[in-house]
Amino acid sequence: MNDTRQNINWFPGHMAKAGRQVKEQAALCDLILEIADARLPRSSRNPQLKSMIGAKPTLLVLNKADLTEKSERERWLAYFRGEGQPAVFVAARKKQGFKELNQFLEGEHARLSERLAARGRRPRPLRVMMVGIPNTGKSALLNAMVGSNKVKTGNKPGLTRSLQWVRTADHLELLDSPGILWPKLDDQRAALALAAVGSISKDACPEEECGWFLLNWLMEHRPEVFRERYRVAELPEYPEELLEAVAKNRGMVRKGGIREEETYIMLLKEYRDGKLGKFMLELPE
Ligand SMILES: Nc1nc2c(ncn2[C@@H]2O[C@H](COP(=O)(O)OP(=O)(O)OP(=O)(O)O)[C@@H](O)[C@H]2O)c(=O)[nH]1
Ligand SMILES: [Mg+2]
Repeated sequence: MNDTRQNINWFPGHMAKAGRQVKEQAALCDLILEIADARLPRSSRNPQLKSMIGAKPTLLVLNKADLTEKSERERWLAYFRGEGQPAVFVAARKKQGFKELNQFLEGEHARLSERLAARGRRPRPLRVMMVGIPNTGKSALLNAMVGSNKVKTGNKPGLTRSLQWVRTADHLELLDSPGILWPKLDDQRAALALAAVGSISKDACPEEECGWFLLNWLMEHRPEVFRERYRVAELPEYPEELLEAVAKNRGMVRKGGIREEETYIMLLKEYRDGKLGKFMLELPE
């Protein structure tokens, strides 16, 4: 991924604008829900978030937990406890992990009510902003928390384009916001992993690049996937041969070779849909 592409596509104008709006709105909120991808608990967090939201209380919400394994989630929870960072794993689609999430919100609302009462003021709803990088499920989580489809969601990074307040029945006001990356993605490995989970668009990182990353990652960490899903009897020595075997299993061949791009697109889609199994792409150090 070269510099030109980074400048053109990682960080389009609307993200810079959204960043400024998030900063403005953060001042009016009581709590920030930082929505990250459960498969990338480190790399899917925006390092610039702190400078946008200041010292607001933040709950790290690792969404899409349905694509991960319990033992790996527990390792990360222990890690975040050690860091003093409140964190929960949820699956917005299945409403998993909502008990812990709601407990946290209720606690924050009770604290707010006490603060207001101490100043002789009437209680009001807790104002909560959902922030995070693209495609982590901010809008889906908002809808699941509200219990109806108030905001648009979709399998494409950069879907939400403006900030939108939604009020729930139980003392909450939720603010959806557009996914925001940061201008310089220096860590090449993290950038490719973000593209693999679908947080960076294919214009910024083509499928051949993040598909190649995913193929190599799987070969090293989850080689059994190729036997189980693509009937590759014996793992070849080189990833090029492995790609060929996968393509052949799916009939993605043409005269004189394989249909490479199509094979990568298929591999990425099956991975993103959880068909290759439940696993994270990174663990705590
Ligand atoms: N497997 C799984 N997929 C989910 C979950 N929550 C959301 N998704 C999917 O993730 C994709 C992105 O969801 P959105 O809610 O649009 O994500 P977003 O963070 O609002 O994205 P932007 O608005 O582009 O920043 C959609 O295809 C959702 O169906 C979940 O808990 N598990
Ligand atoms: Mg959205």
